[in-house]
Amino acid sequence: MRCHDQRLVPVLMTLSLLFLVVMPVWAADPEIDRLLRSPVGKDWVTNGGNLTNQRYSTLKQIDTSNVKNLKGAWMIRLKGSAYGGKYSHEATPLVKDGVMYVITGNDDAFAVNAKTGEFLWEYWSGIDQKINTVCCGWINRGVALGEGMVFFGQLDANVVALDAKSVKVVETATTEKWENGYTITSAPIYYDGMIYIGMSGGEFGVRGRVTALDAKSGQILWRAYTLPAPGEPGSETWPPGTDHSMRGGATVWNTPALDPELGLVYFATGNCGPDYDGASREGDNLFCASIMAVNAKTGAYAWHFQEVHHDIWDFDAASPVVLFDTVINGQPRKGIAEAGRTGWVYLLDRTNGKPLLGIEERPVPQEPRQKTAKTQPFPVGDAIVPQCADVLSGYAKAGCIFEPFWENPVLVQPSGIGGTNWSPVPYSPDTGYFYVPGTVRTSAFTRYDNKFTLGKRYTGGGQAAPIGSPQSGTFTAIDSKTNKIVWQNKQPYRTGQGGGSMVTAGGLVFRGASDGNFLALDARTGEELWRFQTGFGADAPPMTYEVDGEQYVAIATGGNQSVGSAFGDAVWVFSLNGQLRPLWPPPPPPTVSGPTGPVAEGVDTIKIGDNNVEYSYAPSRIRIKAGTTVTWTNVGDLNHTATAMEKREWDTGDLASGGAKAITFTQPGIYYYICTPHPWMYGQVIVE
Ligand SMILES: [Cu+2]
Repeated sequence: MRCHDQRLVPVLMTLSLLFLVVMPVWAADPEIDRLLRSPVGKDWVTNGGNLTNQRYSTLKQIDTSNVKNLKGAWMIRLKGSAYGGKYSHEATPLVKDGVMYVITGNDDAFAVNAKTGEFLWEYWSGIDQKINTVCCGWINRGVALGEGMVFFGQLDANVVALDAKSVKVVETATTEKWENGYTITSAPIYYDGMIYIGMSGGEFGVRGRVTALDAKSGQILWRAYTLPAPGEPGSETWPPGTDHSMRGGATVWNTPALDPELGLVYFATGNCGPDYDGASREGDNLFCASIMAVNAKTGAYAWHFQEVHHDIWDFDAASPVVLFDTVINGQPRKGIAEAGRTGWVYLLDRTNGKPLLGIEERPVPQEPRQKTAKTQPFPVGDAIVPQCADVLSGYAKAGCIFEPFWENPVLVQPSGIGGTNWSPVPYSPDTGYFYVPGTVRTSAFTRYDNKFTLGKRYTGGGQAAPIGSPQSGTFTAIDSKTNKIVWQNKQPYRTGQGGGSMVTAGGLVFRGASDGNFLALDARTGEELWRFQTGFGADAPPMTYEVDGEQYVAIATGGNQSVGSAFGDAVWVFSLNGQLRPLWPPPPPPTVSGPTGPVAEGVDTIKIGDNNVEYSYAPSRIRIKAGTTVTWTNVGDLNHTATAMEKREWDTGDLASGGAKAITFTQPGIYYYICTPHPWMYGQVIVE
């Protein structure tokens, strides 16, 4: 166990004569560090391509003229890993020196020959299937490479290092306890001997942070908390004399970026906790829903920009930050961008966190009981999704972005499941455009009382899309010089929560879709140039690489449970010399909210999480006679509920795996319900 800085001492002593020669290139892994600092070419060695998270590759063998000839070069199934409705595949494969590294939602990792798809090694995590503090699907967003190791976080909050050649576990670092609500879903970055990784768990009353570890020893070097302890800078934005901030969320769901010249690590933070209840946390609540910069060596605060003050809408900044260089009014500027769930892209100067183009504080509607912030930031430019909800019958109020609510449901668009969620935003230096995925979805928000208990959900309310309300998506090119829409493709399915993308010097944007299609678009115009049916929900971000002079494009297609796309365990790789043809289309995800499937007549027992579909009621719709007692039994792995929508007139309460609860329906009517922790699970009881 040694700390990063101490490592320099023996090196400097023994190599003192060589100091001036060695020092500028001395690093634990100079080759990886060089690749991380360079434009992406043959290899793709970190989740976002390189330290900028631009997901831009200089490869251009495949271009707008020949992409129509692209076919499958190889496809493999990851041996049933994470195959099922509990999991989502959100990881970008990495490739170095002809070897591909890919990880699944069960934290199982695989190395395969990137040219042939032949398995080289496999790591089965054996992770506890009863971990019940995962908020939104079993996910691992990717691995990092360095010093001959493969690094990743697990849902049990451990960080694991494998030997890249032999799969041997080199080290396991315990960063927290999942029992206390802490999990890891984000991909780490490696740079200069250190691992940087964000912690998830914003729905469980945790204190968000990015942790830096020594890559060789696994020793924790620092934790950069995203919430101030009482008395620390930022604590003045929480109620004085309380410790609310210590369980206020602001978790980090995605991969940081790093600027080696400025010596800063950048990341975005999630919602405030409790999510929907602002009553107990008067103030702006720093550093929830923010973009932050900290010193890469020490974790010391550098700057922040808060996208949403006093968040009560689950408006995480969940998509990875993107570093880019630009020229504004003739001046070269170092930029950073983040696409929020608000539907806006936030463009800042990454040296100081100040807006690049202007972000205006404007007055917003108020709800004194929620202690709403007086103003919110409105960026110059266009939003990528509509920002007002349509009026729907049965709802007293429909509002635009930042519309507050209390105990009666209020419709708001974008919702906390709208705009850009975890999906990354590629940036092309050729076009100067960001490619921004978006979800169009309205939620009915409600607030209720919620006491904090360690390791239990702590959200203080809920949001669910009204029964029958439409949901769709957008895929938008945003000009980095104006923050305005250049082109926009409407999508039939929600896009910001799946449908990852990347962009190349061949003038192509590659984009997965929840209906299983993998698409290539003209990066300048958005015109679709190619599509290929992969047979599984194509919701993970793609990447590209080169082996033996041939360019390949890869995407893992394993579906996404929160979008409702078809699950799977495949990795598809494409090239101009490929021979494989498309598969049959899988069932598409829903485009309307609510329970689906036939109405089961006279059935009074409902299984939750049955048949490998964790987030479901089976049957989801039943018809019974008044006076019937209905029993819900949880046969899945995770905790679920059956809770009357919005007003919670009836509720099974938390059902652990194996738990059951009976409820008697005496009055005729149509009763809709959801699972409180997973509000995209719907059920219906028709009582006659
Ligand atoms: Cu559930």
